[in-house]
Amino acid sequence: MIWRCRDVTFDLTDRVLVMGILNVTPDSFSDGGRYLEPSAAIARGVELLEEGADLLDLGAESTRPGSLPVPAAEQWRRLEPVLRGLREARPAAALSLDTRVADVAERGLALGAQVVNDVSALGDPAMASVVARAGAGLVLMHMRGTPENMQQDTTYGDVVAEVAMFLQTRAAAGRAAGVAEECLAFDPGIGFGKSAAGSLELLARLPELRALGRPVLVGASRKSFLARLTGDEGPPTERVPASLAAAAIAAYEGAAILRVHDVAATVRVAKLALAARRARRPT
Ligand code: HH2
Repeated sequence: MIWRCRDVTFDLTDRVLVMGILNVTPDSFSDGGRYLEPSAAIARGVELLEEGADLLDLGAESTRPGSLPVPAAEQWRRLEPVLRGLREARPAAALSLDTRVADVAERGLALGAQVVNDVSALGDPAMASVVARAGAGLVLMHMRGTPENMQQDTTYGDVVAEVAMFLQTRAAAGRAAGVAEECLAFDPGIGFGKSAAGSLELLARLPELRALGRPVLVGASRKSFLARLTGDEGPPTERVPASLAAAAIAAYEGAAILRVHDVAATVRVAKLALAARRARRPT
């Protein structure tokens, strides 16, 4: 399966990509405040690439539960120097923009980013045409409500069926606005309006989402549902072992892209999971 992202085309038939998280924010739940200085963010981006990240996901807005939107001008103020710096330091690196705002996406694409990672799945009516014009990759993620209110109601009849239906509807809207099929990727939105059981079920039933025919991205890294299942009560770094297990399950069950904080370890996990996937008897 091909994922086309402007000048970069990933063949994901037999490959798992590791997407390194780089949050240029004061308040992200795990790395908030660490990379707000452009020089620190650029150095972290280079480090993630050296650890083996296939692409970097740059975010300037936390979307943790309860968070409020960050205005476009502020997002761009945070992102621009980091994008420019990374382009200069690592011209060949594939870069993704984690934003729900079409204006921010358009500016980032103009500086050469390859992917728009939209956790609102085209909530901004201008987003699809911005992505289509650039021929960029587009990650459509399922979220119920907004980050501010998404954990208020986490009950579903069939969480996988509801997520699949939502993703297909948003993909159709993207296609109608000119986004090429080969540019689309799907994400169940682990922790975005989900209970711990719901997030776990989405992981365990990933083949049903893979069957939709587009690469599936999974972002479970250091999220609180892991702590609810393991009993870890400390800071998000305590969730690293559980994150690696979640990455292994996701990759084994067919995820094509793993969005993670801990790149070096996940690269190894992905290799093993992919080898196990290959060794499986066809069902
Ligand atoms: N999770 C977060 C942010 N962006 N994008 C996709 N496609 N999938 C995800 O699961 C996802 C995402 C939240 O994690 P993080 O960026 O570490 O934290 P914060 O939102 O607090 O910045």
